[in-house]
Amino acid sequence: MHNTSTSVITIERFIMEQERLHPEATGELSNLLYDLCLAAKIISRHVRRAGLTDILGGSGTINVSGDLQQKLDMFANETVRHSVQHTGRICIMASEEDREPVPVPQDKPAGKYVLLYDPLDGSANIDVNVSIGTIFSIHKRVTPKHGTAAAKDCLQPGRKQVAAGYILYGSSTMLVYTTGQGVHGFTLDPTIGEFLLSHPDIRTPDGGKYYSVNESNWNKWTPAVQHVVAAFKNGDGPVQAKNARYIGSLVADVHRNLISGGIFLYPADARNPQGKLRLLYEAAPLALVVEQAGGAATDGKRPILDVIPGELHQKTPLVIGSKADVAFATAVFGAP
Ligand code: P6P
Repeated sequence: MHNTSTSVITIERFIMEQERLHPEATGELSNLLYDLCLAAKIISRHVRRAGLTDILGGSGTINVSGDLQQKLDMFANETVRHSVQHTGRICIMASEEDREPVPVPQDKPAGKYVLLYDPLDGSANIDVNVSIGTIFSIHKRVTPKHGTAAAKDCLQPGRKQVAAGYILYGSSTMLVYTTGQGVHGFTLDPTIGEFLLSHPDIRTPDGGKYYSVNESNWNKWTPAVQHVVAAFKNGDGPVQAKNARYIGSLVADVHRNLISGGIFLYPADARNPQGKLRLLYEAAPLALVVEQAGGAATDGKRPILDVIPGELHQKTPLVIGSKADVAFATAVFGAP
């Protein structure tokens, strides 16, 4: 999977070469992706040093999900915002950490793109040095060009995304993204401050060796969910028994299964009847990446990318990963 060619390709060069494939491209999307790369490098530098500076721990504030906001959450949120908000590439942005979307003010340059993001997912893991991630989703605006952008620009189905991806702050920092032309992974070389192409054209195995789910929720699940998880645990018919791997950090769990094959599930349960994870800036961008890599993602009934959002912080059940595993689970969930 690793880049075997001797040439070193930076993400900037890769994006430029991808842009050349589209003569109609204006470069705005490329520049927005560069802006996100810069934000990723800055966040990575702070994540790598979080134990050494006064940036760990709670900030004392609560986000819209009711989560205690960690200082690094807030830092990541502001870093992404400052990297893109007045560059003229976007017209509105929305974050897990902010109750409302933030349109670009009338006196600032506004572009044709919409950015939705989870600045630092898995933040409960920050203080214990477990992998965390940033997730981003990019749409084109749908409101008239010269007006102020609105929530309607954010509430689009995942199928409409023009780009999506994530940054994983793991044993190394990786940026994985798609613009609909396959999925490509870049590893940050901190000695030169560049993301280098390390995983060109990622393809996820059809059936995977891992299943990832929080089994402490067993008694809150429906019998169908219990049946599916038992099948992954013990094997059942076409499904081979799998190894359990659950980090509790969405980006890390989804990335491992993307590369090695497997399925991640966060189903609805008695405590989270709509599921726990967020549609617009968690499930939908990850679903685009995984589908582009040959996998699948559903809410247990239909493709995540086809779900029409009703509100910004809408939750959804999520079943994502290797195509055969997702098909098995979705068939059981959808069975009468
Ligand atoms: P649980 C982290 O808080 C997160 O939002 C995702 O990163 C992760 O997949 C999920 O919640 C873990 O939730 O209920 O298993 O702790």
